[in-house]
Amino acid sequence: MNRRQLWRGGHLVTLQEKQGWGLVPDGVLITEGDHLRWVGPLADLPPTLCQGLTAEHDLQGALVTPGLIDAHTHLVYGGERSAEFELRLQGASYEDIARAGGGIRSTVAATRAASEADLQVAADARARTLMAEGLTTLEVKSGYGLSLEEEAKCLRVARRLSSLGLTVRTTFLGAHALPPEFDGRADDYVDAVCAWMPRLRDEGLVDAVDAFCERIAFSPAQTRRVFETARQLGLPVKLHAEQLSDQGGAALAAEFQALSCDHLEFVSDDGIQAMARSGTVAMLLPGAFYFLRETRLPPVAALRAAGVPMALATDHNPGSSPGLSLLLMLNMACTFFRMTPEEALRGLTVYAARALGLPDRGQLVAGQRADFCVWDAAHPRELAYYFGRNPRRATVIGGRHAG
Ligand code: DI6
Ligand code: FE
Repeated sequence: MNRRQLWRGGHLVTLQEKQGWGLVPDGVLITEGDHLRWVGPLADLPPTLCQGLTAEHDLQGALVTPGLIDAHTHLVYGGERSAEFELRLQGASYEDIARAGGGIRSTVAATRAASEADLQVAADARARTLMAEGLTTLEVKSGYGLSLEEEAKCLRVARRLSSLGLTVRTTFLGAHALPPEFDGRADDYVDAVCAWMPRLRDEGLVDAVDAFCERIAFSPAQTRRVFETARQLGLPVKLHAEQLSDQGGAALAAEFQALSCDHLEFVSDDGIQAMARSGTVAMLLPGAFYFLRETRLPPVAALRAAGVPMALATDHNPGSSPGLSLLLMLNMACTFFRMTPEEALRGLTVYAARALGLPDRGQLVAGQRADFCVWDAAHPRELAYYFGRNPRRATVIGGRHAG
């Protein structure tokens, strides 16, 4: 049976138009099963929709936004890297540490040494922390296993996070770093990554394919080979592009109609224009910018002027962004990147959904999924204004209370 529920008395933030909050002060949501059947002001509610209700909820004037979407995380890994944090505070750079065999490689060793069950416990706890601030959809990348078996292990752990009630999308990031057994043989490793891809896809573990295109990772030519294999398999791509240097990764990704290009501190004007033409989302990651103490800002004004949609995410990972707060990302996107509070919230909803290829969520409009958050706030800009304060009252995922 399709449960039809009425949620009244909400101050709705629909984000339904291209611009503006889309506020509906005395708003009603009608959910049917896991979808929104009707959204609008109480005064316009068609009486026929109130027939056959299975439940009614009074939101008591609370703010209601679309559920938050973290569309870029590396949530499944073993160990932690606080010692590396100390080294960086003493002056070592992220790239120095990576070149000396630390960095991602140390997390690969810890992840390989961890059992699937232990990785699950740690990943579940991280996902629950994100859910405490309104997470309803989560993307998780592999990239700390770097062998067929170990990547599959991490992707299975990620997929099982859906048992928490979330929608989970998994991204194969085999081309994250060169594992030690392939030292000096990066092209051979890229061959291996391409060979694993059909297996992982056939096991239902891959929704998209990502790569780290960087001086300390994979070249544009190697990235292109990964993307060509993904295209043959019908898998969408995304890219860690222009985080530490301009490699032309954004233009390459746009050529493959990438869902998103992520980081982008060093993206060129040509890269921005290519993204605009291909409809690729710019995924900005203030947590990594902050934690690596970067000084080069992503070119938000140029992205805005070119009409490139901007999304935000935590980039949660143990090396460059160990944060687990979506609300802090809203705040930092405004303070560091000069995004408006409205752009920032769109970045965690509408455009985060687009970066995952999920057109059925991110706004409060009829037909979309009934994923929404209820907040103790009078205006949505407050979500970006406070930091270290969590005003979430409730989350509804697919029409069901999720805490
Ligand atoms: N860019 C990042 O910021 C993370 N991965 C990537 O490709 C960092 C991953 C790590 O340091 O463990
Ligand atoms: Fe990342």
